[in-house]
Amino acid sequence: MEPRQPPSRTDGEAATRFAHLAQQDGGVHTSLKSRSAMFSKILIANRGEIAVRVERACEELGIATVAVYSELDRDTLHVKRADEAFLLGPGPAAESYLAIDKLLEVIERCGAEAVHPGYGFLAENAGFAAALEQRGITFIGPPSSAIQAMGSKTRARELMANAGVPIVPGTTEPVETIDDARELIASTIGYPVAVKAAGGGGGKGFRVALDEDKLQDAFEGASREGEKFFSDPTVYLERYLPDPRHVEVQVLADKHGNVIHLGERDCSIQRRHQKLIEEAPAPAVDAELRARIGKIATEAAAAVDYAGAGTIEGLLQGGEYFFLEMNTRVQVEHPVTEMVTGIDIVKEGIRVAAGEPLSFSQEDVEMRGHAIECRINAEDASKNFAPAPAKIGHYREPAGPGVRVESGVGPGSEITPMYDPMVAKLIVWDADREQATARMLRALREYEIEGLKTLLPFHEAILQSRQWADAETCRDLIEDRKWLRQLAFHDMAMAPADGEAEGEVQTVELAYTVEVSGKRFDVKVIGPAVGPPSSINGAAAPAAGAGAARKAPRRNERARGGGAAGGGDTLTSPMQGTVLKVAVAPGAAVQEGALVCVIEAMKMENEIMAHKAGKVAELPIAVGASVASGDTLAVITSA
Ligand code: MV4
Repeated sequence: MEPRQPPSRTDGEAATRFAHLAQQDGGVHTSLKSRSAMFSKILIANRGEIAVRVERACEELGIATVAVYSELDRDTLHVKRADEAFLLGPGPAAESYLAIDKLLEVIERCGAEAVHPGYGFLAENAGFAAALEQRGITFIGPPSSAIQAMGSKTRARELMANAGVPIVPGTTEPVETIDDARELIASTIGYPVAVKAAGGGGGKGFRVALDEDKLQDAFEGASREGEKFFSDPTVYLERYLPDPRHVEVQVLADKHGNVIHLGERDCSIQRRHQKLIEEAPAPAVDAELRARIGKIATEAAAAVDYAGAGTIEGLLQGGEYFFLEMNTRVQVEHPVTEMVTGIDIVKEGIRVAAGEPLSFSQEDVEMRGHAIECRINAEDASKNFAPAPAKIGHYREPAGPGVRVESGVGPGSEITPMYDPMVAKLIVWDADREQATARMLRALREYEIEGLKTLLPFHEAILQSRQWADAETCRDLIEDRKWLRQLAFHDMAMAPADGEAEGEVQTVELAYTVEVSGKRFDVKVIGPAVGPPSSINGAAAPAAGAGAARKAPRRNERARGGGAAGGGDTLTSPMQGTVLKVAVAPGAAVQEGALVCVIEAMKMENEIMAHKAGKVAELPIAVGASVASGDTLAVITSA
């Protein structure tokens, strides 16, 4: 990628742009790239890979960093890397990363002039941004007024419609009752309809009603989730688009009225509204469409007096683009845009927060090649993407040409169920989509993470699929339980695998390195375990332990509890939570994949499906009951 050149400072527009500097300096001629306003110390109100990402940007800009951490994060990378670090409190985010009063105290103590919120936690909390503004501390992000305007999805839709930005057809006002909704749908919107929480975003509080029969469930579900997540049960309606692509535009704005865009990203590969793979440019967007949606995005940002890095999320269907919502922060997937534009979005965000004008103009932005990002979550795709927190053993990141890893973990890191399961992002760049795909596959295979079940095998499978090659949304694969089951981890020291009856001989997989006539081969032996299971992990076990195999046996990773459903007939809880709904009755016949119950954990509703077909022989759960990870939810016996 080419280095970015600062724009010419001789044109008339730039001269006007910098007029304020001359005034502030009383007419003294200073360098236009004045460093005087740049921060000397920034507090990063976040954890994990994004905290590390911001620390790196600060180091490059010569800015000192202050980390904050919870009791669970004492030994993490983001803490070790920072120049100073302060304990906030216990693990729960409400007592640490979300504790505004504690953060304000630390800010005062450490003397940081600015706060970078990263994403999640307080990044889109208008109250936090306003509290900093009041204290004369710079919030590295937009003004609190812009966060507030975009935070209410109905208000955002109204503002955008008034600014001439196309929105998904539907209401711009809250819909108070189901009867009101029924009427509006009959008169204007039609079915299928999307019911969304006004306080929502990112798919939280989003339900679809295919017909009138499903409206009540959708309406109440969206409202309930809105209340739980955002303390706001208000919902609105949108026409449900049957098969759109999720296309979002990265914008950057400075405090001098300049708003530019860095092109788009396609984030259509999602599961339960969690993005899994993102790419730039979007396969379905050409130069003409890019210019059109870029204009829509910059106009949307300008309409709320935006400053900093932001994203306009939208749906693309048949060449039509509709505004969905604005994310008023740096996003998880920002690196794919950095890779194709060569622009450091995080550094640019810090510079504009310090009052510097954007260091380039729209004409300077060029997209080159293709970038893909895979989110490496501690989840088991073969078990309905169950969270799989554990301690990482051996760990080695991929490297080489065009490969970038953004992670907050290393060997020995503990992944706690308390926070986001995303432990790293793997990003690659190459000249085009096909070559970037080959490079990603190479990097995925190079990634060694022991002791932790991650989405590495899932990504490897998706990127080899015909659907990915054809740039489809891959929704069919992500929802195909059979397809996902082939990604099962072959556990070595665990209970019998799914489908095996208790008492049956346990199958194990062992990796050996052999030399045949001087040529080295890695072989896998899959068969019945010999001797007690404990010996499998013992010192005598070939290759399973330290360093015996040339390549780490990635598919042999041992689970350390959590996440996995039990073997045989027993369906165990993959998480700690509260039973919200029991969908089967004792004695009932169930199909594999049928809903057994819903468990609420960290405010998310998790649907637990039958791991096999059979009869519900035991059902030791009830609505409202607490369950721990590993507790029996149901016993399903074969007919
Ligand atoms: C939609 C939609 C269809 N119609 N809204 C919202 C949050 C984001 N995670 C995806 N969202 C969607 N909103 C209307 N009116 C479909 C989705 C959607 C989606 C869109 C493009 C690509 C993949 C998707 C996966 C799930 C949901």
